[in-house]
Amino acid sequence: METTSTRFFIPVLSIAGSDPSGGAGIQQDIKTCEAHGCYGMAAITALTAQSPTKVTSLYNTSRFLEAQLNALLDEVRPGAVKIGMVPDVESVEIIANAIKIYKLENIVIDPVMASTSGHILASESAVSAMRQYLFPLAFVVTPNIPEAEILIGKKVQGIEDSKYAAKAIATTYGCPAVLVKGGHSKDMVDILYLTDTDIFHSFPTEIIDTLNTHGTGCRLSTSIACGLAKDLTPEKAILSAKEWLTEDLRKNAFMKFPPIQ
Ligand code: PXL
Repeated sequence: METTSTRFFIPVLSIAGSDPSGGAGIQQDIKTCEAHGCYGMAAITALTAQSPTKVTSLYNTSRFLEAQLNALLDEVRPGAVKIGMVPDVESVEIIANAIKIYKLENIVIDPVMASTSGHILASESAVSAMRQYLFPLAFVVTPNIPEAEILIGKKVQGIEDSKYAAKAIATTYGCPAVLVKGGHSKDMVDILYLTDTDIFHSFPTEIIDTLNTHGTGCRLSTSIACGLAKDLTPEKAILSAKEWLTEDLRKNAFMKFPPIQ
């Protein structure tokens, strides 16, 4: 006779925008969770209308965010939470409240400000509310260089500037770990600053000639969240996320959609 034994999912929640093209946002986050053997869940902050190459419009769904979070979190405790596109101040407040009420842990914030194609995805007031109310609740924050420049109000050029930015963001907002991603620089090095040890870690990034860079920030932050949900340390979660992403980008470098007939 066959016996069945109960096993638990490791649920990982993405609070982010929808990207119908599947390259970024919650669609990509759920795929990333599944690739890591975690159970992907999503609460949607905004709808975007976009193709693989450009965003054409946004529809803010913040009025429905609290209901999504309450319905889910009343019954499920995620092992980690990734926060991506947060379009307005109201959504920031709802997310910050949910983190406190439900005592959510392993919060990874990807401070999304604009799409790769340059479309603004979060208002200036949302970004400033995010810094004030969400960053202090984060475990890991993952700005790219243009985002880090906005966060510290200074140019970031080279590894020493990335170190300065990572530490400045961590100390200003009380974040345990800040990863400044170097993909937009010539050095291609990601810098992690860890507050408890006051130590920097460098993660070299391999340059991959690929057609598919849309959504790499979403994938990296969600992959880090999956690592934290599996009890990895931030350094190990980041290392394993970077290895996974590099390999996946390499494997699918020249994949593209078939042409429309
Ligand atoms: O890659 C940033 C990003 C995040 N979230 C959503 C997006 C994008 C970029 O287009 O659409 C929903």
